[in-house]
Amino acid sequence: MAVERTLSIIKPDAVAKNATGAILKAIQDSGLRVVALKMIRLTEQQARGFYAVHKARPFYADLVKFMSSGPVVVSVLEGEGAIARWRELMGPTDSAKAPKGTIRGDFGTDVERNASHGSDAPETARVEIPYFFNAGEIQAVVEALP
Ligand code: 3AN
Repeated sequence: MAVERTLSIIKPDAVAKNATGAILKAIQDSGLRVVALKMIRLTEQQARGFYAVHKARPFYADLVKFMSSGPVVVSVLEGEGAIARWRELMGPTDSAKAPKGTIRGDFGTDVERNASHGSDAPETARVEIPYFFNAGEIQAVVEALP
């Protein structure tokens, strides 16, 4: 399987719950590598742009408001099949239906406040990663110290 990169967002609800460390630990325990990481607060304009694909949906305005309501932790995850692996670890979109042991099941509340985001395909990751990170902010993985 190919080595992929995917964008992860720990959403404002999970950051507010002080769950950032627990979620990053789950990511690392799964074998995915964090190759870029920062905490930011999205402006409404940034949130609107990020979710532009959903702009015709009835939940768009609320989603933009929620995503810009507090800090988020954005990261780039790398590994074989990283896109599908991160989505599996997150669980289904609706936290109310997500099993315990998934990020959304353990740390989210409902379909909007669902703790985390992950790119859904390689084409999406190719757009979402540079939305937050320039090339110099993504680190090459060091497998072992010399
Ligand atoms: P996923 O993030 O699992 O790929 P999408 O792409 O269907 O899910 O939705 C993007 C984001 O929009 C979700 N993470 C969620 O926060 C929000 N969302 C999706 N459906 C709803 C809904 N019915 N009501 C409120 N927010 C929603």
